[in-house]
This record gives sequence, C-alpha cells and structure tokens, in this order.
Amino acid sequence: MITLALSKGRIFEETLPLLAAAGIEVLEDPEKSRKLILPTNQPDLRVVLVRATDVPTYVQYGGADLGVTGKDTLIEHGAQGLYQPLDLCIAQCRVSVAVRADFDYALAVKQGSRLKVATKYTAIARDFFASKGVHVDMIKLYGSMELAPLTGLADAIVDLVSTGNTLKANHLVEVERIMDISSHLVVNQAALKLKQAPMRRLIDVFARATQAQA
Ligand code: PRT
Ligand code: MG
Repeated sequence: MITLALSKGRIFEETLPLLAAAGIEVLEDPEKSRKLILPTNQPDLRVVLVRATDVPTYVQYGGADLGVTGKDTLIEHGAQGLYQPLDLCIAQCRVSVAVRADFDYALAVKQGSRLKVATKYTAIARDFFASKGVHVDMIKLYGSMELAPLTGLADAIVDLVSTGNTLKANHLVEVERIMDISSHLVVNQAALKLKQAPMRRLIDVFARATQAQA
C-alpha cells in the first residue's frame, strides 16, 4: 500500500488532475465526506488528508510515503530527510511584503527604522530582511495577517499572495515580492527504497502529468 498525504482545499483540488491524467481517481470527495483516509481506484494507493503544514511531518516520519506541499511550508518547516523529486507547478503564489496604502515603506527602509513585521513565515521574513540589512521586530501570527497593519499591531506583513484580492479588500499594497511559490512532491526516502517499483511508478505519474501541463 502506498499512502499519499494531501491537504484539503487548493492542494487536493490541483493534485487531482495530475492523478487523473494517469487514470487514478480518488473515490471520495473530502468536501462531502468526513473521512481522513480516502481510497482510490488503485487498490494499492490511498490518500490521507492532513493540515497543509503537517504534510512534511507525515512524510518525514513515514505516516505517509509521499505528499504534496507548498515550498513555503517546506522552507518554514525544514525539509530534513525528505526527498524532493519534483516541482509540480501547482497552487502557485508568491510570498510578499505588504503594508497599509498610507505607510511609506520605502522611506522606513531608507531611514533604517525598525520595522514591525507580522507573519506566519518568520524564517522566510527573517532571512529576507536580514539580506536587506533591515532591522525587524518579528511578530508571529497563525492567521489573518492582513489585520495586523490595520490595527497597528505591525507596520508590515509577510504573507502569501495569489490574485491580490485579499490585500486589496483590506487596503493593503504589495511592496516587495520575496519569492515565488509552488507545490512540490515530497517523498519518504525509506519508503522509496522499500517499495521501489510502485513508488517509482507514482513519481513517474506526477512527472509526466507535470510535463504535460507545462
Ligand atoms: O488554511 P489552513 O490554515 O488550513 O492551512 P494553509 O493556509 O497552510 O493551507 P491552504 O490549503 O490554504 O494552503 C496550502 C498551500 O497553498 C500554501 O502553503 C501555499 O503553498 C499554496 N497557496 C497558493 C496559497 C495561496 N495560493 C493563497 N492565495 N495559500 C494561501 N493563500 C491565501 C493568501 O495568503 C490569502 O490570504 O489565500 C488568500 C487569498 O489570496 P488572494 O491573493 O488570491 O486574495
Ligand atoms: Mg489557508
């Protein structure tokens, strides 16, 4: 049995077509079912649903043989012991710095003032501002980053942006793009050795589907 870890929402939805290209179907809809282990039409493949940020942990410790996870999660979580054979080019977005429309970010950076930055992505933010030589007070948040500049909690946020609609709706502007993000296939190295043939077949399914979509 091969276990594939996915998270509900965009990663599940954007992984399905890659599997479907090889005739692999997940037999239950996670939006309708409360099941956490979903069978597929392949007797030796099942899907487990975990929180997006838990996918690397499941794969690292062998709770799943492989998984799909955002590069943002891999950078923040660390990718120790994970083999990363493929960029699947799905769930694309970027990590950006955003501020209130009336905040002069360029001036704050130029003056060398300490910037209060609220984010869930503290590792990415720390590296980025360090490379610019900007001093920051980092405020770790777990959600609704957009609220931080509006309430005076922070001067800036570091968050994922795709369409930019969420920023716009909250009168925030994107002032710097830190990095582009997409989702990657991550593989447990022991599983790759122990279940070599079926694992290679599945990695190949993803490789072909990704190439076909490019
Ligand atoms: O939501 P939950 O707290 O359960 O977990 P999660 O946020 O880690 O999971 P999920 O499913 O929301 O995101 C999983 C992965 O999808 C992330 O790790 C990214 O790699 C990728 N991804 C791609 C995104 C987005 N696009 C995205 N737009 N993740 C989050 N967003 C957020 C964004 O921050 C904004 O708040 O979606 C909102 C809408 O974005 P706009 O710019 O289109 O308005
Ligand atoms: Mg989310």
